[in-house]
Formats: sequence, C-alpha cells, structure tokens
Amino acid sequence: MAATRRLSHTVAVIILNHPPVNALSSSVRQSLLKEFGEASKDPLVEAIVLTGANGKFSAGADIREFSTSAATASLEFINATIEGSTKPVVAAIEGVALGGGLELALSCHYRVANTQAFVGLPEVLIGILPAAGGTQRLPRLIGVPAALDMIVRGRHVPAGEAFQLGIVDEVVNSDIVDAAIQFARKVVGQSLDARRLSTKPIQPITNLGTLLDTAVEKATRQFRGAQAPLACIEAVKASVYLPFHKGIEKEQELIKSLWATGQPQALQYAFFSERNVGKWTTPSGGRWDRVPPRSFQTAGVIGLGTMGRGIVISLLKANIPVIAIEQDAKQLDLGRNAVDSLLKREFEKLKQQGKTASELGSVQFTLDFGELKHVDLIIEAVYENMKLKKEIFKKLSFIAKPDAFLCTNTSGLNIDEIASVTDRPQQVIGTHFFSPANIMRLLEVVRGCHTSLTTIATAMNLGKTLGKVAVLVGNCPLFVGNRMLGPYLEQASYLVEEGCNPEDVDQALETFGFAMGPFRMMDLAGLDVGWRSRMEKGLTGPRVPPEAPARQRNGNRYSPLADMLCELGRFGQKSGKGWYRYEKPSGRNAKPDPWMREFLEKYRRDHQIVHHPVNPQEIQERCVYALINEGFRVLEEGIASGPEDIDVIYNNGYGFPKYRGGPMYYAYTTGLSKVLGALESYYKANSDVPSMKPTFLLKKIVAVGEPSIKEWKTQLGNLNNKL
Ligand code: T1G
Ligand code: NAD
Repeated sequence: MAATRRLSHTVAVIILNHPPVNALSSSVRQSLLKEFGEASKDPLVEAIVLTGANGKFSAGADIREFSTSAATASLEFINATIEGSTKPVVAAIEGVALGGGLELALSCHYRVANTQAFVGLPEVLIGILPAAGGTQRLPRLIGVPAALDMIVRGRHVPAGEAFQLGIVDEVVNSDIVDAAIQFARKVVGQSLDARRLSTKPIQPITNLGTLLDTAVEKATRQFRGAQAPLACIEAVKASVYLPFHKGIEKEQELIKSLWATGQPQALQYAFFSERNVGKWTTPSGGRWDRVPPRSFQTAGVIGLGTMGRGIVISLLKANIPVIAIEQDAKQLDLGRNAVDSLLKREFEKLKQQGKTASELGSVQFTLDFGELKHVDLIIEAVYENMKLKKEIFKKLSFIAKPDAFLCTNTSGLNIDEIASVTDRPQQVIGTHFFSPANIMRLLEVVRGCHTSLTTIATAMNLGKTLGKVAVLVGNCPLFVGNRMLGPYLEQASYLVEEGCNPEDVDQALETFGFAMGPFRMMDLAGLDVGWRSRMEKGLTGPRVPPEAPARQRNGNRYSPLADMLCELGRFGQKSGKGWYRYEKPSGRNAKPDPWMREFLEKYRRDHQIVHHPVNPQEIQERCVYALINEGFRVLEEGIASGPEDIDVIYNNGYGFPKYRGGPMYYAYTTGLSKVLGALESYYKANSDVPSMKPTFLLKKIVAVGEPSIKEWKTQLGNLNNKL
C-alpha cells in the first residue's frame, strides 16, 4: 500500500509507505489523494496527521519516473487540496522531507519534526527546480533571502535550524506521530487562514533587486554553465512579483525549459550512477557486494603530509580513533599542528549543530610503528616512492595483527608490487583519496590481483563510513582518474606549444564547465611532483643549455614545457610561479605572466613552430575527446567496470561539470560517431600522438549503431577484464 490511514480518536493518521525513501510515485500520490479525501469526509475526523513509514517522511518525487518531461503537476494538485482543507493537517517529519516531500509538508498547516530530521529542496542538484509550489510557498514562509539560499544550493537543513527559520513549528525528541497527534488536537478549532502559505503575503524587503542580481552573479560564477540554479532564482523572483497561481505556472514553464537543456537527464544519470557504483558486479568472478565487509574499530595513518592529515580528519569525523605516525619529531609536530587546526574547525561546525566533541574520534600521534599492532586498518600516505612504500609494507607485515588490512594512498604505483613484500597480499588494497582528503568525496579503491573480496568490501565500506563515494578500479599505472588526465594534459600542453596561452586553454575548459582549467590545476598540484617522477624514470632532464629540449620521446610527440618550467624553479603555486604567477599576500590567485608569453614565443621560434591560433571549441574538443578516448581504453582493458564508474570518478574527483553527466555520458550525448570522427582526423594528421588513436571499443560501439550508454557494458563482452 502506498499510503494508509488509521484513526487515533479524532485524528486520522495518513502514512506514506513506499520503501526505501517514500518517494512520491504516481501510485503513492493516487492513494494519498484517496486516503486524504476519505479522511476529509469522515465526520469522526477533526484533524489529519501526515507522516511517512520507514523512519522517513519523504525524499520527494520518484526520480525513476521522470522521463523526458516532468510529471509533477499532480503533486501541486494534492498540495492545493491539502492546503484548502478545513480540518487542520499536521506533517509529522522524521528522517527526511526533501523536494516534493517538503513541498507536501509546506502545504500542511503545521509541521512537527524530530531532532534528527532534515528538510530541504535539493531539486537543483538533479537539474530541476521545486515544481510543486516549493519556490512559491517557502519564500512566503521564511522570506526571500533564506528561501533563495536553500533552493539555489539545494541545502539539507537540520531540524534545529528549520525551527529557527520557521519551517517547522515544533521539534521533538519523542515519538513523532504521537507528538503530531497531540499538536493536532491543540489546534483543532483554530482559524487556518494564516496557515495557508499560498495566501500569505510575502515579507517586503527593500534591497530585493540587489539581492536577486547578486544571487544570479554568484550562481553564474559558482555553478558555471549549470542552468537549474538560475531557474531557481527566477522562480523565487516570481514569488515576489506574481500572484501565487501565476508563480505556479512559472515553475512549470521553467521546469519545461530546463528539461530541454538536457542537464536534468545528465544530473539524474549522475545521481543513479553514484548509487550504482556501490553495487558493482565483477564479470570475472566473485561479487564483493555480496561478501560482508569486516568491521573495523581503529585505524592507523602513516605520513601526515598533505594527504595524511586530511585522511586523519576524515576518520575522526566518522568517530574512528586513529594512531598517526610520522618519520621524525619535526614532521610529527608539523602534522600534529595541521591536524589540530583542522580539528578546531570541525569542533566549531559541531557546536553550530548543537553537538559535542564526543562525536569525533581521538587521535594519538607517535613515531613508534609498534603502536600500530592493535589497529584494524592502516592507511599509508608517505612520499610517492616505491622503495619507501615497500619498506613500510614489509615492516607492517611484522607489526600489524594478522587480520589487519593494509591500504596505500599511492596515486598510481603498482599495488601488486607493494603487496608482494607483505605476508598478506590478499589484505592489501589501494585507497586513493583526493586532495584535500577531508573534503573531496571521491575514493578510488584499487584492487590488486591478490586482493580478496572481503578486503574490497571492507575498503568500499570504509568509503561509505567516511561519507565518500567509493569506486572500485583495477590496478594499472595511475589507475583510472589520473591515467585519463594524461592525454588531456598532453593536449593542453600541445595547444600551448602551437599558439595558445595557458589562460586561453583554461578559459575554454572552464567555459565548458570544468571547475579549474588544466594549467591552474597543474600549478595547484605542483609541477615538481610529475617532474621528479619523470626524472626518476629517466624520462626527462637534466639538460645542458643551450641544448634544445627534445620534443620527441620514444618516437612519439612529447612536450618538454613543464620540465623546462621546473628547471627554472617554477613549480606552481608553491613557488609563486608556474604556468601563471601568484602574488602575495594570498599567493593563490593565478595571474597571466607576461614572462610566459616571451618564453613561449622563444620556444616556438627555437623549434620553428608555426604559431596558429586555436578557437575555444577546438580547445575543448581536443582536450575532452582525449579524455574520453582514454576512458574507452580504460574500459577496454577492464580497469573500470563501466562508463558510470568513470563518470562518478570525474564528477567527484576532477571537477568535471556534473550537469554534463561525466566524460563518458558527455560522449554519449555528443554522439560517438562525432567523437570518433574528430579523433580519426586528428590522429591521421598526428600519428605521433598515440593517445588520440581511436580505441577499438569506441569503434566497436559506433559500428553496432551507438546503443544507449546502459548497453555499452554488453559491448565490453570478452575484453580483457582486470576486475
Ligand atoms: N526517487 C527515487 N529513488 C530515490 C529517491 C527519489 N527521490 N531518493 C532516493 N532514492 C533511492 C536511491 O536511488 C536508492 O536506491 C535508495 O533510494 C536509497 O538512497 C516535485 C520534482 C533521501 C538523502 O532529490 O538525496 O521532488 O540504490 O542510497 O544515502 O518539485 O537518496 O537502493 O535502489 O541515496 O540514505 C527531489 C534525492 C526529487 C532527493 C537518502 N528529491 N535523494 O540518502 O540513501 S525531485 C531528491 C537523496 C522532486 C518536486 C521535485 C538521498 C536521501 P537504491 P541513498 P541515503
Ligand atoms: P607529502 O610529501 O605532503 O607527505 C608525505 C609525508 O610522509 C611527509 O610528512 C613525510 O614526513 C612522511 N613520511 C615520509 N617517510 C615516512 C616514513 N618512513 N614514516 C612515516 N612518515 C613518513 O605527500 P602527500 O602529497 O601527502 O602524498 C602522500 C601520498 O598520497 C603519495 O603516495 C601521493 O602520491 C599520494 N597522493 C597525493 C595527492 C596530492 O594531491 N598531494 C593526492 C592523492 C594521492
């Protein structure tokens, strides 16, 4: 049953019941309307309580029912019916009231929530806007500024804050339905006129024009290219200037135009992809998701540099006690100070939520590896150096208890080689966090050839426990995300060789929607990291001037520009200069450097490169198609399980515009034959750039008629699967 009704004396209780989140599917809406109609007519009923089963009110419209057009109008019909009721209706909110769920609650005359509940209008995150009256009722209830903030950011608001804002009338720590029944009895007989939000006048504000303009400017800058935040602002604006019923029409008009952009479809694909990657199946054997993860109570982190300190904070936030290890007293002090200052910020956040420090795990700092002997899971985050990592893992074999899991945060070294020096290769796994590790949502879980299903399940569960989205990938140099970055950055460098300035390339890709262009990203990460690794492998430098740097490596094209910058001490932000220059005091704002123009002009002269300008579209195509082609190669080699996995990695770890779905979904919506055609013509003219050679899988999917992205997996067929 989608919605049921029972009677508690004179109060009817209607319960939404559609596990797991009481999404308001069409059958739920139908039965809700029926039950509500009967309760309204029942002469014994004086008031109605609306609540949800399964510990949740409702997560809103059923996203699975969305197709090419939004089928949401009937929810506003229900809302109008509830609001118009002459019997008081009280929403009893437990767990979540999100999207259409909150809109339904807003149509009730009163709202009671339990202390753990969250409310919000997160539609913007799936590319649409609240379209069942939410953009019209919420501003009438809490004022335009607060409503704009919630709707444009899609923020989940905890019950305490919802009470302060005036969204809920009471917050209780007891049984929510009992509390709502008591509340309903108290209000029976009172006038409902002022409780109907559709007729409530909006609170006047003097600086409305400026507020809306600022909101548009901020949303354009922050969500570059995303259309839904702008539509949300437009709808809230309508709540001020138009009568309620016209505002409702405006919501419908705006949602229709959003669907036409394709962004909702991409964001909803991204929403379900994030959930599906956690249910991954391996074509080559067992299924880790059917194996129970081993529980872990304690963790160790080795190395408290950039990554280690963020990993410690992530674990502490999940209330996991940590033993934190460094190599010497100086580094230990540095690490401790960094962790302490990050922890202070976490304490502040908890305080604002009315919570205490007991929600955080405790940390012990030490130089003694022996302290790790009782911990359940150890994460190594020392320098990216195979010899050092092997030494550490060998040591851990002796120290760690036999069932402890040994994880490495390497960004691309061979997991099997690291595992080979241990007494338990089946318990060794890559847990590749992204920087800053306490903030970034992505966790690449890297499986070695001996890694057991229990170890995989445990590492995937670690991701969930830390509130991250974990994606399982196979073991190859640089894994999935960083590996795909290679050809993308390579194209960016070639574009600069050929005539672009770094800022031209960054701007074109930021206009495409990337959070950061490739050159700003390289400067932020530090150019020296890759340079040192290339030197270690003998792939570059030291060069004796005036010897010109080679533009070929093993017969293929190679851009030595990044190496040349490093030779000049330009390591990026950390040294104040890289592809850009960075000025004090912040040292973080990338400014185009006139020096770079001269440097590039000389470079082109030295190598007789004919300078030719490249338009933004070509910049975007060359870089993004290079990324996509490598994505197909990753699929072909069985390093990722499917296109969704790659898209989740890029959306959550590399600032790819989520409203384009991810690189593979973007390829699909662009048309694979177009991508293939562009790669073919580039490769024909540049046979010394093998990364642009169209992959077998891409050609195969085009040859079978470009089926839907959901069917690509079947084309992977018998390819070489490493998972
Ligand atoms: N519709 C359909 N399925 C949903 C769903 C929804 N709204 N929300 C969650 N699910 C599924 C999800 O796919 C997963 O399925 C399972 O529920 C558990 O979710 C009219 C038009 C509620 C905070 O955007 O934010 O209302 O994988 O793994 O971490 O204007 O889900 O198990 O098969 O995420 O505990 C607006 C989206 C809709 C809320 C729970 N609402 N959901 O998080 O579990 S549009 C949203 C969430 C709308 C109105 C408009 C989260 C959650 P499966 P989960 P969780
Ligand atoms: P980092 O140089 O900032 O920190 C490394 C830390 O390890 C230093 O504090 C160092 O003192 C410590 N250390 C070195 N030898 C040690 C030993 N024997 N025992 C204990 N501690 C020791 O490096 P980082 O950027 O944090 O990178 C750590 C790992 O994470 C590397 O494998 C790197 O490839 C990977 N990674 C880095 C990033 C990033 O953006 N920085 C992102 C993902 C993964």
